[in-house]
Amino acid sequence: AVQPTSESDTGREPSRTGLDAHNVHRGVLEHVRYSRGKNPENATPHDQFMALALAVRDRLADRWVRTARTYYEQDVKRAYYLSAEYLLGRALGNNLINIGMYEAAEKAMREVGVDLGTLVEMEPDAGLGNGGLGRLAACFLDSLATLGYPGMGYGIRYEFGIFTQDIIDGYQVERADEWLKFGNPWEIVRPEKAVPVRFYGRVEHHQGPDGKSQARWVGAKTVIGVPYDTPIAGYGNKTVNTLRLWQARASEEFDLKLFNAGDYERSVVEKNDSEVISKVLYPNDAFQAGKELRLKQQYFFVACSIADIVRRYLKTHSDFRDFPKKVAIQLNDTHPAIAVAELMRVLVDEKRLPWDEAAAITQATFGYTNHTLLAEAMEKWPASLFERLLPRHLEIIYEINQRFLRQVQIRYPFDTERIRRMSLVEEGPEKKIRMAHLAVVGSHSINGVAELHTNLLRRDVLPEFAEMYPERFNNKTNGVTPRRWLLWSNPRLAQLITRRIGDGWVTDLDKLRELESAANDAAFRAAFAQVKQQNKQDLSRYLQELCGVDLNPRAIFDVQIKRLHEYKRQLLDALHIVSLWMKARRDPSTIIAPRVFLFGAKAAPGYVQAKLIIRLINGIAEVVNSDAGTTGLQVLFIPNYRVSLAERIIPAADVSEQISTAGWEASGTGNMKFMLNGALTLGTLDGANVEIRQAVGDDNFFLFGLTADEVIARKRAGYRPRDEYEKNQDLREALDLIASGFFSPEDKHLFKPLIDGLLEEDRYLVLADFAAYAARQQDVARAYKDTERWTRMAIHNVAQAGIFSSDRTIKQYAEEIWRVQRIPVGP
Ligand code: B1H
Repeated sequence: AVQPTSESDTGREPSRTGLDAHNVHRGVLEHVRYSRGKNPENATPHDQFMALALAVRDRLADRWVRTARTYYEQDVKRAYYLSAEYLLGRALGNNLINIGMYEAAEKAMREVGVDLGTLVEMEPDAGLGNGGLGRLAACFLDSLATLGYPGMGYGIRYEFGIFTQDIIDGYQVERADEWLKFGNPWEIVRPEKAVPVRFYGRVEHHQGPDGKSQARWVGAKTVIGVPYDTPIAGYGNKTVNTLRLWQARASEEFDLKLFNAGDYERSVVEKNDSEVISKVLYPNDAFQAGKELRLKQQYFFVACSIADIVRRYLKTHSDFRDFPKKVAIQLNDTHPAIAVAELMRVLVDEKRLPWDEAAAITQATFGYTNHTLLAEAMEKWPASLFERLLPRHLEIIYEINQRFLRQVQIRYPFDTERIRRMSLVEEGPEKKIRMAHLAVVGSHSINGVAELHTNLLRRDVLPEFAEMYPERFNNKTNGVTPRRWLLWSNPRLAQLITRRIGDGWVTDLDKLRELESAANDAAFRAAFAQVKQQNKQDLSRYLQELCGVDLNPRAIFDVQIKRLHEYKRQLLDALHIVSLWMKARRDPSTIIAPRVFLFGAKAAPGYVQAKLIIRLINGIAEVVNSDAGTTGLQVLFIPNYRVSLAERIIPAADVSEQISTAGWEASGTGNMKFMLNGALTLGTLDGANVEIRQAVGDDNFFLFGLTADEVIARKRAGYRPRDEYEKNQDLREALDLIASGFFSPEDKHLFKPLIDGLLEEDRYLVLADFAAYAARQQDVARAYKDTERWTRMAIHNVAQAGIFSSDRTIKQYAEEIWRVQRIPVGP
């Protein structure tokens, strides 16, 4: 056996990987030479980036090993987060900050004449997610490590993440995201931990040696899952947790069989078939595409992860009845819900546990987080597809369903309608498996992601489950990590805050409350306003280079950045801009304050209406910007919105647009990032906006629009959008101008589908909320004119942002769902 010789075994941080500038400098030079194979004078900026990243990874390595060993030796209960998405963004800056070597790295690079900021910019975003759901997973990893929880993320190593967005003639054009093209310095591949995963085949039932019936899944095709590990460093401690992402590889075994049969071509083609599984992230946010490959992705990473978790458990245990004492698994939406059937399969078929025991273990192990109420996002898979792809899992799901429905029947005799509604199987022309029902029945905890969302989940989406299992339902309001979303992205504000109240807020965000008194200090207010002004200037300079526009940094920066979806109502924002502009053209004095409207959004490539909205915003921008000189209005659609762009935009925002139709946005997390950076929210009573308003009070929040209940009532009463059009002249003018082809001279009817959609159905009540929105926008402009008051409001928002730290969220998951303990990693 290899003897442990690393210095970490002595309990000291090894001197080779010291965190001082001198040591980092040497580490970088070594990597330039020995990892990049170059003389320093020939190193490109990319070589320098890779060398620095590798030097940072070296400095994580000992802590990483020690963290794993600590968890193993203390045999702690671990929390496993199963997620199809991780929207990590860049890692270099975040890692430098979290392990406390940012200044050393800056100095080390300066000594070789390199600007650290330039290197940071070389790193491609890890965009393995669509939006909020994936970014939440990334914030959770940061909080788990920072709080010292034994937590691990499992997911898919997509070769292509969320697409790159170009804007060409105002239209979104997608390009493949080649984030791995130049190599990924953070990950370590572990082929020795590869896992075989089966698909297709059929099930045979035999009499087992124990006399009991035994299911055998035969004739399956095998794909190999290869794990790639990424270190997740905690802030200000020695914890380094793991994100384990699975890549699909063709199985040798399978290839050879064909190859020996002389069918080389087919063996290569089928190799391709299995390796496409981890090829690309499905780019739909809150929409189920229902593609076979997607179900394959889901089962692929779930099967690998469950096998890995069971393998780790069996290193130190043999009795599965203790499994839930050592393992908690959280399902990030229903994308990994097949894990319920997979753990049952492993326990019953492979480990030969009695069904009831396996079921009890499974339920005690899983928790399920729901992230959306949108009907079109609810995952339902055709039973026929399941039968072909995962025949044994379909049998298991039917068995779970039968036993579950029996319980329903006992509790509600003769209520056949209820049984039909609660069944895991939706009957109809095509039988479908309801993944949310599977997740609910297989979990001991079901949570929503904001108070309102959880209540609507209980009341409208899963009422009968909430009635039957009230104790399983709970709320965990989302949060964001203050390390990335303040300390890293907004260094000026972070410094100002630290000078005032110390740096304890970084790991205890409630401390921001101490800023409350600073709002009364004129000098602090001036400094705070100056930080915002400088951030706006920075962003303006950046956008000048990126887009060639000259924004007025003295204007109100009014920002809507999020996925493009009709329910998020970018159209409401756009209609209001048109209306403002028309009035300003007639009479410039109607403009209370100059304003820059910034948008950033990717539309799912197949979402036609959403793409047309992007085209409309660009059409409006072209017109409005042409006479910005007289109106003071500017509009910019920033291309390729992503995590690293959000880090630049949010610190510069004055107004945070959170204007979804009430009842539709489960939580939102961008809303929290803006608040934390001193922007004021203009929003509806939707998702976590409700809690933001509660935290800051009505005077510090620009509220408008129908409530979730009013939205339902309005529709029930027979909503007629055309009536809104008839009775509101501003609205009519704006719609008419768009309909006239004014913003699309090359095709006068281009936006007809948008106009018709609004006038004929207006599913998201854009017209119903228009007047209230426009009025509130006037209030925003007037409030902004009173700089002192505005700054007070902004400081107050920052001061109350503490509860929206993902540290708070993670503590609640750990204490109330997972029952895991914090384990310090020393020394
Ligand atoms: C959210 C999704 C989502 N909810 C399906 N649902 C996907 C659904 O690829 N798919 O199939 C991808 C994503 N994403 C978001 O989750 C909510 O809309 C936000 O309101 C919420 O803040 C976020 C995190 O909880």
